Amino acid sequence: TSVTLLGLPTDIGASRLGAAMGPDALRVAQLAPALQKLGVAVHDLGNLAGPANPRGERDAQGMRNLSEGLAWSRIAHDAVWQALQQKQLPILLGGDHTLAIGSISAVARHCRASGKRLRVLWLDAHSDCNTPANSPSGNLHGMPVASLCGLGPAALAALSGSTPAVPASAFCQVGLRSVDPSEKHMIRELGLEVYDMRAIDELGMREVMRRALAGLADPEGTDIHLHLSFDVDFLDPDIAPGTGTPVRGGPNYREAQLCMEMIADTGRLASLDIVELNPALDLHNQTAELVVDLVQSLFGQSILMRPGEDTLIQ
Ligand code: DIR
Ligand code: MN
Ligand code: MN
Ligand code: MN
Repeated sequence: TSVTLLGLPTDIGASRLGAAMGPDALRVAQLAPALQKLGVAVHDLGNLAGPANPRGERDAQGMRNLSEGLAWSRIAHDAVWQALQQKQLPILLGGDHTLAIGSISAVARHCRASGKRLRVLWLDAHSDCNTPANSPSGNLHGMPVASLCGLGPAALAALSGSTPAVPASAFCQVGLRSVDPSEKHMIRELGLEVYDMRAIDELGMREVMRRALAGLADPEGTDIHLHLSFDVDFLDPDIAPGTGTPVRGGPNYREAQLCMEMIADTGRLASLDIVELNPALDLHNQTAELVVDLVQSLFGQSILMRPGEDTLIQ
């Protein structure tokens, strides 16, 4: 595997400042060496430049910082598209979750061009399917799923070159525990596949992930491109306090590890967003260090040797 790290330092889509420092916190936590230890080749393109956060008010359509959100989404789109063209596995280091509009638009474009089927796994405390009209905050980081499904401003929805960028049926969301009333309707309307925290309580993380990843590891699944959009607030705030909108009652350390290990086992992970890490709210960079640990599991680190593994890594 060969990955490209893309730093996208922005917090234009969030209420709280600080997610713009996410890429550097992940570098401080040694993301690149952690991957290299596992035999992954790493190209770090550094932090890409984009507009500052004007901390704007809601516009007539109901959005804050739309023009900056669009600019950052384009930057994310272009960088992810280029990495995929070069047969790299792009890892977008956010930045807030608005950026997923750009990265997933590029992945959708790539899948169309290469005849692949797209599956988007969305790990998040939130559903992020608000539209400008019904969003309680006007924050773009609460709107990427709606946007990718063709709702909201055309400029954002059309980034992939085709609207909707992704059919709602391609998404699977895991870990939800803060869903706005408008989003509850939207989840039903779009028919989103969702495993909320109650599902994890009742079924366990293993069964939830078995369902979420169904078919991916099959021989008929070789044409599937799995994109993981990992919002750090998916994790329980007790283990991951460094994020802008923490919600109690999330997956614990073992559940998060199992989740990553099961994704790794499919062998289909082809692109990744790591978003909403806010080092200004963290304690000694522990959230970034936890994320690096989890990313190692995502790229094959396991407690014992894996089936078919013949040389010991690390
Ligand atoms: C809320 C919060 N649903 C909103 N969303 C967050 O503002 O739309 N997403 N925090 O990550
Ligand atoms: Mn979230
Ligand atoms: Mn999110
Ligand atoms: Mn480790």
